[in-house]
Amino acid sequence: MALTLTEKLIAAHTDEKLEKGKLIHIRIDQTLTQDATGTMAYLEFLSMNVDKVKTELSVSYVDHNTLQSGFMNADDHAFLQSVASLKGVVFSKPGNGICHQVHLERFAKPGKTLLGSDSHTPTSSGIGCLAIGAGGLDVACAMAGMPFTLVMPKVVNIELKGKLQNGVSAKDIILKVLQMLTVKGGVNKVIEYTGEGVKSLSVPERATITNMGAELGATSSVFPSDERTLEYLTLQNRSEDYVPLSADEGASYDEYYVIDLNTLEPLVACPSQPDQVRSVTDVGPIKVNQVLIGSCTNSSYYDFIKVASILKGKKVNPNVSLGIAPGSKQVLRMITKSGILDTLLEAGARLLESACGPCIGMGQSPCTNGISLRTFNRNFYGRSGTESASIYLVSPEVAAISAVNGYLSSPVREKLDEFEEPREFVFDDNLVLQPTFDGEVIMGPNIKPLPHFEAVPKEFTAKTMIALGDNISTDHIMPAGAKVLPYRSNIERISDFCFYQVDADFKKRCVEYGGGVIVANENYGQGSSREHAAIAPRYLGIKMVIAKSFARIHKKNLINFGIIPVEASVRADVLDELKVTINSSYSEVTIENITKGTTVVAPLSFEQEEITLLEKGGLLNLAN
Ligand code: MIC
Ligand code: SF4
Repeated sequence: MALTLTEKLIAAHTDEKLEKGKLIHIRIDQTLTQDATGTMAYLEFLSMNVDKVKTELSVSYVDHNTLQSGFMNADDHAFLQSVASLKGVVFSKPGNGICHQVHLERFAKPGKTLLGSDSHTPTSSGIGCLAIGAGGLDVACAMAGMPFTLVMPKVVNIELKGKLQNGVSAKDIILKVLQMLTVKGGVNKVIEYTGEGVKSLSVPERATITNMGAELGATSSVFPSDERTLEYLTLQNRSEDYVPLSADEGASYDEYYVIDLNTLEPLVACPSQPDQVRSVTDVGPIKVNQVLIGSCTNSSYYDFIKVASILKGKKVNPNVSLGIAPGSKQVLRMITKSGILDTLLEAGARLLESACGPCIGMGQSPCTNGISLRTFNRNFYGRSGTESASIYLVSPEVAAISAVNGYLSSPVREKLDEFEEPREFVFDDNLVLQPTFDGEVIMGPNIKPLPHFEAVPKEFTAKTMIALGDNISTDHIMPAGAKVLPYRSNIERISDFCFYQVDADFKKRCVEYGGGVIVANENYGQGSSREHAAIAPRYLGIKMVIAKSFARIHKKNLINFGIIPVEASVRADVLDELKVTINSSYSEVTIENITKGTTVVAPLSFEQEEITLLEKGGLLNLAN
């Protein structure tokens, strides 16, 4: 039978039958963690008492919490470095770059599976591997040698026809896909790109597209491994990692779309969802205060070639602050060597660290009511650190010309080939530490033990702690940013911030009533992989989340920590009293809203292993 590339990659990592919609278990070759999710992942891994990681390669990156105001971030880094060395994990020091950019450059291999405790792990799928984002506990289990459980995805084919026109970018392709499929259109699907247009895209451009597949809620997004892949691996001095890979001729897909690159125009995702996509000309010349170029979506050398071509000989508008954050030390060194950095500085850019930085609200928050254009992937409410700011997501080309003009502008008439594509890459890897398998774990005072959770009973009466609408992101549930991120290894402390930008009384209510139930609508928990968005609510006594639908990673995180995710449409207001009864086979739930006098009976579609997890109170109780 002719197979899609996705099916081939999955089939090569399991002995099970590929049955769409059913749980499947795949072997994981590589893992990655980053510091903001990594502290939990390694605490979880340590609790499993495994002598060393069982994967072919595991890498621990430090790229999120690099602000280091106070001792907490630095203590987390020291903890991560000590565990990595002891347990056989490669350690990428702060300053080496954003995990996804560095992994693509130095470690990702066509044909392999990669599981990462960050939702943008599929960036590496630009090279032809199957890279999936997951919660830290899933990654800890993979490091301990356990297979990863996922819903066997449907495969969506997007055929790229033609060639991108001047000023139109890989970012516009994924913004187009987001416009077509929306932020929930990819749940339990892998997006597979084919067609003649693929050949014209370099690996970093493909990675921009697979990176932002996370915003579709997709399990992953994959590109074939072809001559462009070989070209990139050769530049990275890794040609031996190349294997050609593509879908079989005649493979059949669950959904099929075509994008004509010849007619694609520059696009922009408007506040405050990545799928609020319109054309740049449609949105018009809105005045901007800030422009930021970087993040794991658009911070490659190829991106900076375009930006520098536009900025050469021009000046950043006096009313705009232009920040640039090269995605890795490699990119930084290359733009330094090629003179691109000087061009950018001469134009008036501010150089930021090679890290996540403003993408996760670590600095560079816009001014009150500020308009910020960013080459990033998320523009959720409050994420920038300024609640009144409006964040627009754009390509590097749109960002650059808008920084010059001071208003949102189209780059289609700009000259973009002032700087050449690279003939070789710079790499020294001197911020990459190999494990020594000795030493001891260093734990600063802010790193607290993991909380223990009991199973939620099948019958309980509890109050509604919060009632929410569609597309609630993990940034709403458990915000990040400079104030909160230092507590990622301290659940008690971080729980103070649970939902605090949405409803400042959430925690107070949970403490008063001993927790209860969260009620929401479609696509609950979209966005990041942070398991804190499950652990903190569980710590506050949340037993169940009732929503019309869930985002993939978050649903798994809820089950992993013993919160029951129920797909049902229930109307409830805050403090309504709910009586919940799950039947003995876990196939049906009855939810009685005692306050309103209504009852909903909904089917439950858990597989046996999920029921076992819920009955144990979570994966950690089962794994230990
Ligand atoms: C994000 O982009 O939201 C993050 C920060 O990278 C998260 C991980 C985290 O919250 O630590 C993600 O995408 O998974
Ligand atoms: Fe870092 Fe932003 Fe990428 Fe998340 S989306 S990994 S915060 S750069």
